[in-house]
Amino acid sequence: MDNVDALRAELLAEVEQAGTLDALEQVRITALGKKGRITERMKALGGLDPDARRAAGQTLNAVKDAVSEALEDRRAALGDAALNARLARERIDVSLPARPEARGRIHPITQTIDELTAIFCEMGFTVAEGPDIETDYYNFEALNFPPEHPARQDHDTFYLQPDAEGRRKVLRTHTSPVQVRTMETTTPPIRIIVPGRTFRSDHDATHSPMFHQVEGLVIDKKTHMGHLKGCLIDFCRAFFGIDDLPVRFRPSYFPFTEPSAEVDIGCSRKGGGLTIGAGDDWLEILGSGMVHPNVLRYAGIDPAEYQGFAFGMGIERIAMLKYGIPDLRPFYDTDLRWLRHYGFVPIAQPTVAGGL
Ligand code: 2NL
Repeated sequence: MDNVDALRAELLAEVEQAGTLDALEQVRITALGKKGRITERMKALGGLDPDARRAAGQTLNAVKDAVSEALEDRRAALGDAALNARLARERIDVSLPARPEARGRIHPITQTIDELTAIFCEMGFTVAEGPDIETDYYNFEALNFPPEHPARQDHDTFYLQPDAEGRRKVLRTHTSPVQVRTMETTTPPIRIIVPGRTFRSDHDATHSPMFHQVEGLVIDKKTHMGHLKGCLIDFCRAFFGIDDLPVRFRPSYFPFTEPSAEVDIGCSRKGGGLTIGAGDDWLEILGSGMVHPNVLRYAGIDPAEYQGFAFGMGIERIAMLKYGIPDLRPFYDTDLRWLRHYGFVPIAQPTVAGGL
């Protein structure tokens, strides 16, 4: 029986030394497989006489049970170790961002257009667009600028080369031509905003030859100055995020509106800086007015049946005021450092409900 005890000790030691599930399986096969060391001994019992066979069989069974149990324990231990190693290897840090932060940024002009669009769409406006190159008719004549009127020079218009008939197209000086085109093709009610590029031959610290405007147009049967005021007061307060922002309407003149009003918002210039909100000062923010009857007539709308209001503002200007951008020129420099500083993270889409 000595060699059975030695076998037992040897097999148990092999089980303990098996470092992997595969190695453990090899140990099992050498011990308990068809030609395993315990199996062979079991087979040899047949050659013994009955008493010796019973005694040797019991001993051998005890060894077999002990080795089987040790194999089970070792298999469980190796399985746990393998699982723990895998868990450690595949551990994820759930506090990391869902995806790496995008490196691109939304330009402040795009962001501001998105914000304006969110506000006016909430009020029932839709967005209209049109060509940058326009005819004199859509840019000036249909907007009640008389021929040779000095306002045409005031606009510092870029003229293209004349065509075969001597007609010179222009780079639009405002987005109003899109409103004229919309009035021509749409039966009122009309509620549109028109953001887009505009061009004037003017270049200094506060003017760029290409800049952006948004204009708005509302036409219906009973539209009046009260609607203009309510709409623009709501807009200014939503855009600057100040519920009680003071807004004032100051008489003005545009060829395409009558009466016309410029819109100022309250601000304070104490201490050299500029703070938008209640204060003792005013800041001009947009121009507006009731659409001139001539403009309606030009576009084929009967001023006896319909009337409306329109407004316009410079996007760079309101972006600079809202976001404290001090200089106009870097807007067009494609300087990544400027864009990273003043740009916006792409996934934060502006909505009125979610905050602008
Ligand atoms: C400003 C002033 C304004 C309009 C634009 C407009 C367009 C049509 C008819 C009547 Cl089709 N008006 N647009 C009206 C008033 C003011 O813009 O300061 N823009 C930067």
